[in-house]
Amino acid sequence: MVTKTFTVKGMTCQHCVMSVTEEVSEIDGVEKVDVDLASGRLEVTADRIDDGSVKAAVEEAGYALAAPGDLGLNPA
Ligand SMILES: [Cu+2]
Repeated sequence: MVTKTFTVKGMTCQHCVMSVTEEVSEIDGVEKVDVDLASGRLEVTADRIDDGSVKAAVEEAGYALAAPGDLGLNPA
């Protein structure tokens, strides 16, 4: 089992958190999904994690993943 952390951009309320959690939970092999609204942190625990599947699920929910190194904050 591995845990990987992503950053989701665009979430504004608990409903956003629910949507992302639901979509990511539907990915094959995913055991646990933890989303933190304030930081946009998305923690996925699964047998194996395919970044592309997580990205697609987040986009399906209507949000976007921050690029690596991008903390999800608005550009200065
Ligand atoms: Cu919302």
